[in-house]
Amino acid sequence: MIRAAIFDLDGVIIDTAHYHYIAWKRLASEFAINLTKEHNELLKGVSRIRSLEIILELGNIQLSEEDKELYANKKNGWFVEYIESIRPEEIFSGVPELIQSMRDQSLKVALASSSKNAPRVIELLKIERLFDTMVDGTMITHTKPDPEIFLLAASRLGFVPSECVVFEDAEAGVEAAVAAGMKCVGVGSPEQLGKANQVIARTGDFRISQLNVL
Ligand code: B16
Ligand code: MG
Repeated sequence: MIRAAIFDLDGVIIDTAHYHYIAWKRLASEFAINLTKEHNELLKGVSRIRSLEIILELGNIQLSEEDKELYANKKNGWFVEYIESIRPEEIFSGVPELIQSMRDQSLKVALASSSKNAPRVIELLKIERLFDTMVDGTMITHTKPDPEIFLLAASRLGFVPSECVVFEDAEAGVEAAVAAGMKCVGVGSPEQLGKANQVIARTGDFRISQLNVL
């Protein structure tokens, strides 16, 4: 019996991946690396430092841990600037309605985002009231595909993993949900998210009647 829903942020509620992409592309150009949208897929759901490492691997570039920290901070400065323009209209269509319908049926709802900037994004979208709890990148040691973030969200809601369903758009996130022992709805393409129990094209396509047949 599903009693709680856990939502990823980037790619499930809003396309912040676009803002991550333009900030990483700007940084990559400093290393003469042409970061493409295909490369950007590899960065979804993984931590800031891991994202930088993936980009550096593309250019066969080695940096000290100190320099990695410096460049990751530089990218984050741009990202933080870019997201200030986020407006509530950017939230994916049908998402507030889906979450509200879950709440109306007494399900508890959590946000679980690897992003350390998730609280600011949620504030800009003006949707704090939709979540019973929020877990972000500042609260965890291991990022997806490690299950830590989803297990923390479930324990904060007071449910065991088998009572939770995760909505995820990244392969690393689907793997994390499966490793946590939770049901998973993938948002995106079945080729990429094949390990999920069900894959839908857009979060707003999900119908609450599908919850207990996952
Ligand atoms: P930050 P999610 C993730 O958010 C993004 O998908 C990923 O691309 C990003 O590197 C990560 O957050 C960390 O973000 O640099 O803002 O802390 O999909 O877990 O909501
Ligand atoms: Mg995501």
